[in-house]
Amino acid sequence: MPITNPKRYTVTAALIYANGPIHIGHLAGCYIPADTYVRYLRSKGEDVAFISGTDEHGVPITIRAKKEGMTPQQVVDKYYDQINKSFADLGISFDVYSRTSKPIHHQTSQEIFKDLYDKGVFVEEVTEQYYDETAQQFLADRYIVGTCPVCANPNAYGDQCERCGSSLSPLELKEPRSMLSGAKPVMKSTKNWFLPLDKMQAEVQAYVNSHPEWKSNVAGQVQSWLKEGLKPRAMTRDLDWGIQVPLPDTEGKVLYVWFEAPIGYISATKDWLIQKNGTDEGWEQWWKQDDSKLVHFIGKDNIVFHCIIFPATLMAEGSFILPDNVPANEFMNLEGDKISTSRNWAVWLHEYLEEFPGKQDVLRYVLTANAPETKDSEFTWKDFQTRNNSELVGIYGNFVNRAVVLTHKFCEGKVPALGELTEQDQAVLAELAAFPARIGEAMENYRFREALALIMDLARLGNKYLADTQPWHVIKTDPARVGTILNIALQITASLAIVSEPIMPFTSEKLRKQLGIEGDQLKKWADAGKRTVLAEGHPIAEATLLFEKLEDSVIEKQVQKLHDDKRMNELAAAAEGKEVPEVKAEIQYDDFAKIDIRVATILEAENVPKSKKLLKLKVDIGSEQRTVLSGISEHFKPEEIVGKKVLYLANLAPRKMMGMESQGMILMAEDKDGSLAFVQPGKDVWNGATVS
Ligand code: B3M
Ligand code: ZN
Repeated sequence: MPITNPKRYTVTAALIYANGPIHIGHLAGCYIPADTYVRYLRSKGEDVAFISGTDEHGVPITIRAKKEGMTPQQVVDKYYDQINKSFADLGISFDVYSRTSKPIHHQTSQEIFKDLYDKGVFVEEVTEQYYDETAQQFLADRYIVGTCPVCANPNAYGDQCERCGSSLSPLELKEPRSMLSGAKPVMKSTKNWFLPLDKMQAEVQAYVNSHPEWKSNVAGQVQSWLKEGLKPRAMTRDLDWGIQVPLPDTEGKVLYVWFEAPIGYISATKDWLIQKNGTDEGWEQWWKQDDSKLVHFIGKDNIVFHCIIFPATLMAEGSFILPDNVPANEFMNLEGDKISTSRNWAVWLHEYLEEFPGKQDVLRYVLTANAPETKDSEFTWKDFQTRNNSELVGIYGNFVNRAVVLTHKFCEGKVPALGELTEQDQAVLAELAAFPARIGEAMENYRFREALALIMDLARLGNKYLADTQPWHVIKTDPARVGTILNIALQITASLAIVSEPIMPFTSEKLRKQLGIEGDQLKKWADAGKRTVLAEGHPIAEATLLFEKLEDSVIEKQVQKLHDDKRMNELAAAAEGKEVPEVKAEIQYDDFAKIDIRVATILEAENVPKSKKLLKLKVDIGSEQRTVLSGISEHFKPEEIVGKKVLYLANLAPRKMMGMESQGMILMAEDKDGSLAFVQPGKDVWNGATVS
């Protein structure tokens, strides 16, 4: 059962690997719901620690380092800074954003490891592990790839198949190969320390069963693991990047990243207190007191680690509270395809923030409205535009703007008096009063989509009320009545500012500014729904627009960019493995002497109608002008190449293409990435010069 009426909340968001930038999938899966939940709790006056940071160990870091030609340390430094900044700019309100490379974390995780070791929890075992003889390294986790035994994905990792989600051990992979050298690995024996999850099955099962309230996607995954039967899992690895195993004679061995990374939440809590108070005193209350509620926000690929392995570690240690809930989301897809860092199919947060300045809340809104809470969902730029234009501008922004503008027009910019109430007023005020509890209930139960839908319903209520009461007509006959209407409309806007703050903090702040309820006037959740948030006579600032329409061109540009980025990535990937072709079979000088290559100038170039590849060129070859059809239109625009000096194969037999005759051929060099370059003489040689 979930803990009721906790005294404080320890809320964590996954410690993402510092090996790449943040994309919308991360945001929708974990960080926006986590931030929303925490902001809601703070608005309710709860005591919260919002903990996160980067995971800086493990094979994903070292693989990235190899790829970028950097040291692992350089990689984590680079991405820590970038990730930390982009989260801050999106308004993710962590109390601390720590790093697992900090000494406090090395110390904390070594202590816990040593404690379990001393208690005799681990099973010490010499096993045969895959070893890459070329690289002289053991191949843990993601250093080894092969075919998934469950779904036959040929690129499954040694620890997990990303296609079917199965958790694997390297020995289960079929046709294993090393990520380092591509070589077939050999077996070599090594000693490691295992957490005997098999022996802990009953205890873990009882813990999981005590939380029937967990989301069904989370419970489903966890139960299927338990049904399969838990297996011992090594908590150490033979690697040179990570946290040294705190035992004698363990050179070259580090703690398993999934052992220490969740402990990073504990270390980050200490780091927070040290930064704030100069000492970590008091950290235990967040981790060891039964009246603290521990909630982990993560994406679905991290479920087993947070629901089974980390709780089992904490149980074995014995003095910690266990996660009360792990509200993992499913995945968000993008424009009909899976988001993929390696294929560069993603909307990157740092780029979004640069290209849409001041529009953080539009992204927060869209990713919440469409969050993959119960099943995978999809982000499209078209949907982004529609939600912005018809929901944020059309409903929320429109209502607020009308209420504020009319107050200036009819009531001198001050909150008018609430006069006698009609039945309709009473009904609207009653509805208003009920909203905060309904929204709060959804937030508390991690149903943020529903919370947002209710917030928009509140804005709709405001719009409908103004449309029904028509203050712009009534003003001619009954100004006092208009005062009452606008008072009620303004109370709705004030409540909107409060209840939308967890999801749209920037908009809420702008709106509070207009309504004069920022600073020491700041209203919190308990004020929402009341008819007295804004006192009679309270001055309202001039209306400013909360949202603006997005034109088609803006959206089209983003879609184009997505495809361009992917294409660039493909070219780079194709270039990566490409080798210089072998030299062709030998010929005699006479064979070469038959070939007549000349210097020529391109005089004219035009596209060939209905052809994707061909350009029609007119070239000056000194003695005459020739027409050539050249298959280069995907590489060059006609106007780019007019006037170029080129090499021209003059005695090639003419060929008919697309009903036209092509004479000779322009010589081109193909670059590694498939792009083409003209071959040109080193000086401005006259047309017709022979090449030999
Ligand atoms: N670093 C996986 C990830 O970045 C892992 C999460 C750790 S949470 C303690 O997706
Ligand atoms: Zn699989």
